[in-house]
Amino acid sequence: MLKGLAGLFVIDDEESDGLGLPSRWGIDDIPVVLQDRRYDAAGAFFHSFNPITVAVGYVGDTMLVNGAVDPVAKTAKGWVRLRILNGSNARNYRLALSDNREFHVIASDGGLLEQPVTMKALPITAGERYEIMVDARDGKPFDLVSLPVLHQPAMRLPPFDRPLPLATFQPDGADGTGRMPDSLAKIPSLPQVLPPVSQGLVMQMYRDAEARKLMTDAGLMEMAKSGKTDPAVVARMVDLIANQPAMPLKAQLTANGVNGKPFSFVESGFDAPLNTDLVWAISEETDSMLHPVHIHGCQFRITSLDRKPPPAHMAGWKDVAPIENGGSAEIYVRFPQPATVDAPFMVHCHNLEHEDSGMMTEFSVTKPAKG
Ligand SMILES: [Cu+2]
Repeated sequence: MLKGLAGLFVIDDEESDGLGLPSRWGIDDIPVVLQDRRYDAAGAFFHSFNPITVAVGYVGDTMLVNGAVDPVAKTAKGWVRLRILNGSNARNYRLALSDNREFHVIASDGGLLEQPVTMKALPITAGERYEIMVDARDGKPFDLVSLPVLHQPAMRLPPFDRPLPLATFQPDGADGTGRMPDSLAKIPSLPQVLPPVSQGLVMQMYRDAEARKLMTDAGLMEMAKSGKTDPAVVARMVDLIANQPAMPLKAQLTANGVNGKPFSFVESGFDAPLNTDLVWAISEETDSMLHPVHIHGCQFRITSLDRKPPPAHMAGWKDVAPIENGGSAEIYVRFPQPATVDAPFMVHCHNLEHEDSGMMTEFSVTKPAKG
């Protein structure tokens, strides 16, 4: 992703086409791909797997939206639909609009929600997708803004220590034709009684203490607690991010893991039964870092997040379940496609530096034996 492009697959069907949602690409239906980047002295994208990176992930200092810095979109004057992908390596955002106006979440990773969910700030972690509707019938311009995130001190380094405008929208075109429906899609209700947990997925970090010590010594934890940006601390952190030597490959590939081991190209993982309703439990060990856990081969439903029902905008079809701050999630999932041991599915943290340093495991999906 760092060397190439990030893009969207846009999947429509009769159900979504029949709702009258804004659907004129680039006019009132706008893709928004969010990525943070850091440049090296030669102007190339900087990347290094050093002790800070394998712990907190990529920390950029420049925002790209659809590959551009501070882009402006001229849109219809009306309802505007933003199809948002967090295509960042590791960064999470809290998206808001510059004039603090409300917006309405209409879809998550795997499709439309049942009803629009009205929000003023939307957390989105790496790999997650949300569609939002903005009422721009008044024609007033607005910015999409990222508010500072909670719990992740390294992700609050400037310019992310204050509300940061990401892109500007100028709804001064012709009147929009899209509408905002009251109800969106039928989503099956969850069963009253869920099956017992059949698979646990524990995200693990084996070298986070080392990174925490470096960041504590640099003054980052104190700065995060105070809520005030200190240029001396920022300079020390930037030095750690940009100038710490890269780890040897073997150390990098074994810095993180799932269920007791880093990802292995030779050992196989576990098996899941085909076409069977399952509950999986996702948790983190001791690190309290953010892990947007992504599972291939399925769309699932989050049944609990930190032992509570998920917020409404996360109650639809998902393929990323974010946990952080010692939290956990349970998901209700069914795998409709088989996968062999030789061509397995993956489950991985969508913080790509976690994934690329071992936080990934593989699984096959096979027809259960009759019993
Ligand atoms: Cu992670």
